[in-house]
Amino acid sequence: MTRRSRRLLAVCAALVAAGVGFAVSLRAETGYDLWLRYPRLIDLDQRASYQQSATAIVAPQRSATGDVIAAEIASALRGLLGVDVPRVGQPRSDGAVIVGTPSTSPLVAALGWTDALSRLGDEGYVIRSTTVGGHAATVIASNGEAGALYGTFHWLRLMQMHQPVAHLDIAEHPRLERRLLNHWDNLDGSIERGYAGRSLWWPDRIEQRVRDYARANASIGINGAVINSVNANPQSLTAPLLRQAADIARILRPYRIRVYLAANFAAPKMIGGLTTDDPLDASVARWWRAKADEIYGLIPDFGGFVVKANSEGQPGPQDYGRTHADGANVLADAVSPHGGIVMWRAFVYDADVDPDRVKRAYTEFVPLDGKFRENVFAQVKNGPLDFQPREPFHPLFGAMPKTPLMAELQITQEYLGQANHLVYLAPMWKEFLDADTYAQGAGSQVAKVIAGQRRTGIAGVANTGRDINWSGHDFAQANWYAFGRLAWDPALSVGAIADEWIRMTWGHDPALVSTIRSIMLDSREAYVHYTMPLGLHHLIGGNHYAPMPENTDPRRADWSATYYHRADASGIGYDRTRQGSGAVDQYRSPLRELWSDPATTPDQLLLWFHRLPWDYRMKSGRTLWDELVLTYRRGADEAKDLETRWTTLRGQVDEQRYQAVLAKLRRQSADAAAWRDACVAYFRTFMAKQPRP
Ligand code: GCV
Repeated sequence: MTRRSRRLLAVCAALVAAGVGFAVSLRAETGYDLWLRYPRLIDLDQRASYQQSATAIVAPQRSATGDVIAAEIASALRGLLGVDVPRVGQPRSDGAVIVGTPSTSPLVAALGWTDALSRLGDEGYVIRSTTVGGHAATVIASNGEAGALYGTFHWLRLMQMHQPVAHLDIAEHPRLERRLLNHWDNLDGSIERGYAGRSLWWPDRIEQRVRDYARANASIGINGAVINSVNANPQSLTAPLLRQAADIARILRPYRIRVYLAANFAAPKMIGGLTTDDPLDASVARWWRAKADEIYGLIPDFGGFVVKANSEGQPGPQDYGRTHADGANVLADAVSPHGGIVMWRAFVYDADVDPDRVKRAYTEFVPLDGKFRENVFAQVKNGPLDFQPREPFHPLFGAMPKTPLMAELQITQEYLGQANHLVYLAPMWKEFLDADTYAQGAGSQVAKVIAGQRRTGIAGVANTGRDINWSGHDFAQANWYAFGRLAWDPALSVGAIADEWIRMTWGHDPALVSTIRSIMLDSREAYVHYTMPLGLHHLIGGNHYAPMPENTDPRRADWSATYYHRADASGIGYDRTRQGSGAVDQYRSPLRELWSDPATTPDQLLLWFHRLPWDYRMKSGRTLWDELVLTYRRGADEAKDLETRWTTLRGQVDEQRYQAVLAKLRRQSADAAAWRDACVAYFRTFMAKQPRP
């Protein structure tokens, strides 16, 4: 062996001994650690500099959240730096990280930051490099324990992102108060529209898993979880199940996550032995009040109820000739003395209300504005149909000024390839949040509307389950991450969120980051191209996955693909102009005018709002048919290209996750080709019969 190769070997051995190097960074990973992997830093200078800023942890004693904070910092530093940093009561040298609130930490109280901290609220925080007792220190301070926890994760994220931490002066606060995950988990452990294994907590739970779920949520600022499906089993409000809910709440509490429950409106009759569920009946009101008291006795920080009523077969106040407001208010009065809220879903589409499904919720809910109790949110999906890959924003946003609206997004990819397709959803959510409602004139974006209400919140239908990687697809984790980050601050850019997630989840090499970023940022539009070109929507059957444009559901017209695309020899698309269903009139000017005219409707929503002949001349100069075919082809090509781009990363990410993602991308490109072929062949049968001049 030459001297040179001996030296090289010695260097490699030293690196491996220090826990550094390719062998370590590319160890097989299951995805369980999400974006909280804390891999050892390779750059020794950087490690040394972080070590100087993290010599000791001073976190609140006698506080469950303080313990969580101290444990997270210790495990992150063990991972990133390879050192065991002690938890101490007082900083005795430079470099302590001091975390707390004026009431949990005398050190924080002594800093005199109380006014600044109260302005940021209990969930806001400052992170400042300063001097405490004559020693250089980093202080993470908040008015509340939640803020201290969120500040801790922010500080750790800086190191995970390889940012400097020696001279910090950061102030942050969330823009929306309630940032919830809605779990559509059934009590038997199955999950409605869940693609990542069974429920994390029904019928039983692995405590460590639930704790790791809570850690992940806390790291992105999620502060509530509805733990059962909105298609609610009334049993979830019985004593044994409430005790289970209380046990879940016990695990989540240190992470500042409140438990909420979905309530079945017929519970008074179904489990309470009453003869009615009429919300205006005094015995029903009494039952809900007693039930709320019982719940708060078990879960003092219980958040409240979400209710799906008179929707898709669920019971509701209309069964008694009462309104949605009557229904919401009886529950609202029950939780109000305890500070609870009710999220009353506006996902209603009773066929008697209007022939066009997308008009029904607006038609029913707008007249109820001002009739709900103060502690009621109307929970409204981002679009007026049902979580399609692209929809115009729901016209209820900006149309109910007296009622707080909680935006509902879907993280689980029910209509977006489930856990098989890589689709980064942040661009879709951002499109929604940035959409101008014109409610108060130009500049009334959805994000501004929801953040400007007297109560604010956003909910995401969770994509978590017991699969080892939590979300089924390694990239579906990014959607969980992005939901939390956008809920915290809807102004964050989708690229910046992607960069954070990629660097914490996959690695820092610039080529790796830019390849994965490009895959993520292109993925949603690719998916739209191969499943809903030019605004066509709902071309599926019951599994909401595979193409089924011919689907005519005998149970309901509006569960059919044919109801939406309306293709025949004369053309394709749903006419929602004033000559058609008039759905455009649920939007304000200038949107209603712009979307009434195909020439001023964006191509992306063309067939959502218009029914047009096959030879309609598009802005591109092509006929509608040619544009449609081209878009399907483009989508399928783009899906293939996502796979090709991923293959350039072989050897740059761990083989286990590389292969898992590759297998999914292969399936995705095959599925995309199937979408293209099935839809083009189906629509061609009509186009070929179009009347020729
Ligand atoms: C929970 C869609 C889904 C249903 C879901 C419903 C809802 O229709 O397919 O599974 O039910 O939305 O949001 O209530």
